Amino acid sequence: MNYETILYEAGPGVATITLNRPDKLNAFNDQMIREATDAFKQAGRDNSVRVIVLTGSGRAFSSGQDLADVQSRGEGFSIGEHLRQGYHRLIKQMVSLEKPIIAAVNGVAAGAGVGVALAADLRIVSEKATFILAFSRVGLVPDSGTNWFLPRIIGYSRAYELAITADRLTAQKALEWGVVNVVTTPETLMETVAAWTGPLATGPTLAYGLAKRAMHKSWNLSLDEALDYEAHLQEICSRSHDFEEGVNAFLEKREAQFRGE
Ligand code: LHQ
Repeated sequence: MNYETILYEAGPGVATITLNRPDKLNAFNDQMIREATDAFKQAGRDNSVRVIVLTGSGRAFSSGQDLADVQSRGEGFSIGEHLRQGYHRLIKQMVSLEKPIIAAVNGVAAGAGVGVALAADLRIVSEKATFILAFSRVGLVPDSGTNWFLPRIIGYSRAYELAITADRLTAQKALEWGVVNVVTTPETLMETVAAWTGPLATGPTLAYGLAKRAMHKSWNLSLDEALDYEAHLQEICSRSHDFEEGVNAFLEKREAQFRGE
């Protein structure tokens, strides 16, 4: 697929997806949702890609749904179908992709932009980043997975407060509340991200991917079921190249040379 609303760059071990509608603060139109979904799919299929970075061009990460686009659709437009056919595919693609995804949040994330940032596994953000559950400003409920991710990260009361006030959550507060992993200066954002992607791109990707699967699946499991599922995944990992290499490297007191498989 040729992309027009995003940039896709696959370097050694790392794919970077850049939301690229800066004049609209990277608001999502149908094409951008489709292209971002496709780019994650491509990064998942490419064995040379072992970590994915999602960021925005210009001063924003994403201002969420393109509201001008919604308005232009007229009365017959079904937001429910738009979500099902668009954002839901994107969010599920991100969560089911068994490689770490880092959201490098360079500026404001609003509405569905928050949902997409939360669907990433780690958030490394600029001091200028803010998160706004702008949905209620336009008379909507949070969507794009926000109701699922956010209370799990910060608890119900804080999440509900952000939903009904649509107040800006600053980068610093987001760090205190565990929404983001790292806050850095705007100038050093991508450098900081690179300091994370370097080791992740040479790490045991299979184990990283299955840890992601185990943690997501655990929300719906009893302790007995979760323990059982861990044992199943550990069987898979224990037959991998990287397990053998990891143990050998430890015993031989050298750096492991993981292949991600
Ligand atoms: C925009 C947008 C935008 C279009 C900035 N759309 N142009 C899902 C499914 C279906 C339907 C509905 O919703 C959803 C989920 C959602 O995402 S609902 C929430 C949608 N997002 C919002 O309500 C946020 C709207 N944007 C804002 O509140 C502000 O732009 C923020 C706070 C993000 C940034 O404010 P400023 O830094 O002051 O920038 P700005 O407002 O001046 O925006 C710059 C330009 O970007 C401006 O265009 P212009 O031609 O005047 O320069 C905006 O119109 C445009 N833009 N967000 N979502």
